[in-house]
Amino acid sequence: MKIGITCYPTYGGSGAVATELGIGLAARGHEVHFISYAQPFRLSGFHERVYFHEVEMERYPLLEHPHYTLALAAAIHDTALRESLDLIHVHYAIPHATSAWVAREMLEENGGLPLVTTLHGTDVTLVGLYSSLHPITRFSIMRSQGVTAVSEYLKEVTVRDFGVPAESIRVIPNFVDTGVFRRDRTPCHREALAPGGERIVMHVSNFRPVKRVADVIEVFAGIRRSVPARLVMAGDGPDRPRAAELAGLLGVADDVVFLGKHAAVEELLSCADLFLLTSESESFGLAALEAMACGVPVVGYRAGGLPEVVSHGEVGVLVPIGATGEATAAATELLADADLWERRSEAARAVAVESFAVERVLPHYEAYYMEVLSEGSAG
Ligand code: GMT
Repeated sequence: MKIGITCYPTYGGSGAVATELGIGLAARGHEVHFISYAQPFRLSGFHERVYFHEVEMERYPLLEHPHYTLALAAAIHDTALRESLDLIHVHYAIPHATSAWVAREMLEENGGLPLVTTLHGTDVTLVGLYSSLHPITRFSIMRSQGVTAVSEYLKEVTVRDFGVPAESIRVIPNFVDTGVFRRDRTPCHREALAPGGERIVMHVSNFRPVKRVADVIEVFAGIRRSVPARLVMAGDGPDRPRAAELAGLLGVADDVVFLGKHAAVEELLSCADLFLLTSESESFGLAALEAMACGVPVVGYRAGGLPEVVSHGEVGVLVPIGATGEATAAATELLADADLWERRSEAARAVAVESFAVERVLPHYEAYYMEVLSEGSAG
């Protein structure tokens, strides 16, 4: 198949999943064309059958407001014609599904272009709910020939809040390359991150309010009272200054490292001892899955689709949203008890390999594309 993929190229789960999907599909013999305003952050190195098309934004004084949605529609249209795409797969509904719908309308006389939209999270749980965006989000989802959601939770929310029929949404979970995300990677940066032999607690996110990074700091400060540990914060976003300030107020600033954005988180996760994810909403929790693949137990909040990934009591502990005391107690117990940690670490890796390995999940996308294409040709 010749597949177009549109995603946000910036640091974030939806762009990471879209990029890994494209790379995986190309490795299985498909031709993949990424269409976005910048090269996706995880698309480095050369991959056979993978191409990148940058969306061109024309400048003109009258076009005062950015018109990315239109420019993207034009780029999808042009790429589909030039490369004879069989299908366009967009990640994150807004505005990608809308642009792809416009492109498809433009391609009507050339046979159209089947559109698959993958819902990732805040496109449905936050941004798509804004009253100004709700109708167009719903319209764009409904006009997609195929719709996937990354968890059962996200599917339920989409049915409930957008009135999309349940039978038109397929749940295909996120996945991880367990050959890349693994514990026995070299080099491991343990000595640099924890020179005194401390346990390494880690958090990776875009530091948006939904991630409640202040809670990560609070839980870490609690852990540090009884376990020598360092906290590695990877990523960046609006709440980073607040988190740094809180680390100072709680007296743990010297043991908290803010690394900023990091394109190769597998290098960090492979030497972590505990992953903290205290989001108040999480449709899936790709960062937690990547940690699990590296044998890192997870402590977090029982939010959204996270329980579908982090099975409570098996690979870690999930507590109610905001229960920092419970999270601290669970994290401390895990770090202090070597046998318990070993069991959780092994289970985390096993769940990632058995349920979410890229080679298990990718065929579901391929099969779904075939279904969408065959329904299109029958209709
Ligand atoms: O960060 C992103 O790229 C998108 C982001 C969001 O804001 O929706 O993440 C979502 O997509 C990821 C990949 O499918 C999921 O693992 C995250 O759980 C989800 N984030 C939220 O639901 C808050």
